[in-house]
Amino acid sequence: GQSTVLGYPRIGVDRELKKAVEAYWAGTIDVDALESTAAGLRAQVWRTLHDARLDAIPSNTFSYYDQVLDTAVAVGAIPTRFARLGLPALDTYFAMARGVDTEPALELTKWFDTNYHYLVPEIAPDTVFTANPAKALGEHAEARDLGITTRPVFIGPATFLLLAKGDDPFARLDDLVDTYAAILTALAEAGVAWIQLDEPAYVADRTPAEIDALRRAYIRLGELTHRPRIFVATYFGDLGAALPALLDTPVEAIGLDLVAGPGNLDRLAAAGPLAGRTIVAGLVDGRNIWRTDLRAAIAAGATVAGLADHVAVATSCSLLHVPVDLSAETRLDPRLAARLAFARQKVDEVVLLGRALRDGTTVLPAPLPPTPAAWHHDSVRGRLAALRPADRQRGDYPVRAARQQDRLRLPQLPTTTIGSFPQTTELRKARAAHRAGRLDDAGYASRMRAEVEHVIRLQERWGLDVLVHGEPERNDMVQYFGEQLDGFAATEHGWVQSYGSRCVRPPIIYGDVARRAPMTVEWSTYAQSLTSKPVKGMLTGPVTILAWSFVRTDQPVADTADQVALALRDECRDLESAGIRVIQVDEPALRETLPLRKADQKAYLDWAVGAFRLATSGVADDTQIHTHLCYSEFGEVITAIDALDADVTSIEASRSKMEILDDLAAIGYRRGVGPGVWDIHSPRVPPREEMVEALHRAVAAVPARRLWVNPDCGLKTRSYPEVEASLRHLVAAAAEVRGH
Ligand code: THG
Ligand code: ZN
Repeated sequence: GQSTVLGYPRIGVDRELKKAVEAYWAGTIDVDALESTAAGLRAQVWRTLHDARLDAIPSNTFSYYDQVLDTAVAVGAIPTRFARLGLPALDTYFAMARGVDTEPALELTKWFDTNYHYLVPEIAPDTVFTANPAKALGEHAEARDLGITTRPVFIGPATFLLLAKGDDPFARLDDLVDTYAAILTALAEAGVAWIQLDEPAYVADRTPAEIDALRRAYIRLGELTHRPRIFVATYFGDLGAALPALLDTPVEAIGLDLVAGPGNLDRLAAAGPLAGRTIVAGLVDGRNIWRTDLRAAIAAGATVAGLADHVAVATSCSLLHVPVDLSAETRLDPRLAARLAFARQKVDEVVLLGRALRDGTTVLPAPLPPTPAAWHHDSVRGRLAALRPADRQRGDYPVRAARQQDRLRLPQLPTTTIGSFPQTTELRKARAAHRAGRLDDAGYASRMRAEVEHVIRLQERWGLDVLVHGEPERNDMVQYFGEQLDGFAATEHGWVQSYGSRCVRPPIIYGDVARRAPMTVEWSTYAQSLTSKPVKGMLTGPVTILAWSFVRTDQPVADTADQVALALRDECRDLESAGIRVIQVDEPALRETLPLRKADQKAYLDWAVGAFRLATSGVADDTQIHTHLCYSEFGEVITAIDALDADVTSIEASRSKMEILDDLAAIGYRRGVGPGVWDIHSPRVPPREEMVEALHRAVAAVPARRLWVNPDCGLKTRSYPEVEASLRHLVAAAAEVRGH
């Protein structure tokens, strides 16, 4: 079989792209310098793939910000509000990505069930699609000049519209397909032999009409007389009924994710004749960092080969979702490193699998030895085995609520923040100096304690009711816990793009999870010692820790979640014993990892809710548990939010105008809720009257005695002037509505 990858990381092994793009935004480099860095990174990727002897190499997978935005530009879907700014092309592009003073950016949202975020195209009834293949043509020519033939990649037309917002964007499919036809023709004229169109939206539940539209779109593109051969890539799950629909079309190749969508094999077997068609078998996991079980992959590849004329081997999805190169890691336990494959190593696996399927004589590396005994914790496994339903159950809410109020004596409409305070340049510098050994442990701790004291004093001065310590000691809300738990490994260079220039470094869960020592108690108790007001303990929940880590695949993810939950349960108890009366356990990723197909959602929500409850139900009735949810629309998981049984839920709501409260009211939610009244993702300081109005709307949906007043999310990315002004408005707004 031939070998290929669906995409490759574009940030560079040392995040060179992030640095160049941010320097361009800051005005410290010009457009030529930015473009030359970008061209260097593209050349590096193509040479890497070429030297690895990958048969088919993608292009147009580079992006200055996001591949969905690139496709929007390629089809001319630039909203008028940006086009009329009259900026040069690249600055129009960045204006869409980041907004300008007068125009908010396109909305940013989760890319399927990953931690990548894309920009949501805005399609208006009067959007005129026009073919703009310049970027794809340019990259194809650049690679050709290096002697490398590539296959340009775009988001496919059906997925593009299904991801877009506007007044029924999908109704514009015929128009859009005409524009894709023009792009295909232009590419063919430039000598492009193959193109890849990504249609991952079809691994989610789709209506028969949407599937039929997919069929019609690819029949239309397939019937073009002058076009490249078409590879339709799907990933992140089972293609289901959309597979026979694609097989009804003349497209030459269809990609199936055989890692996240094992059901694809049965579908393929049931599909009937595949003559003349290439099936691109996604056998190497593009989303996790474990080495592939090559023997199992060859067996699956052979099954596909028995069904189709031509089989190609590929990654299950773009390698965008894994770090660039394992060989950059120097501090990993060699026994762990031996089990890992990052993007660069996965390319080698794909090449090897392609060869093995072609000639059958390839010598495979020896299978891995069993995992070291030291990675197993019998005590954790014993605790897991002994869990009973009562371990996930707190006392009755009304009783809890009364005891908590006796102890906390909070006013009506209590005010609080979500946890983090601004991460100032000085804080970042102190953390970097500590990491580099230029600031010793004692110096670092005293710097952080000074920051905690500062943040407590500010909150007292501004009149907040439940305080936070501000989290100056934390880098990332998952990385921080990963560094302190057994069973987790941190990487040095394992950056993965999250959105635009922003990256995260997910920890790797490789063994049984156990807490070596309390993780947050010192910080929280220090903060509490400075004030008589309650200080919230701050933890990241088990579902989010898993969602933002690379997880083991040798045991059910539900078991790993429960192991993390047990560590957090112990942390909650220690916080409680140390006098912390309110503990917030954040689950911003609860919605993110919701399975794409309805049929799989209940099982996920069962273990996810179960793990959260395991983490939080070890405390007494009079300890108040909060949770915080953000980054998503939560309508779909509203009953799961109720089932978390947190005493108070703070939730992103300011942009959706408090609609979430109606959703909660509709299902009979009766515990505390703090709908965000300040959109912290924007630098704008909301006036007091606006928050008062939001609170009046909230009080109409939720009795005042259950309502909390807080921002949408943590304040890490905001500046102090914005925070002071906004929090003063927030406290004043609560006081005003209380007085009514
Ligand atoms: N942590 C993790 N995943 C996340 C978030 C997070 N996914 C969803 C959301 N939050 C994504 N948002 C961000 C916001 C900021 C940054 C990354 C993801 C960010 N990263 C720094 C950068 O790229 O410069 C690097 C941070 C670091 O030094 O560790 O600013 O909060 N896991
Ligand atoms: Zn948040």
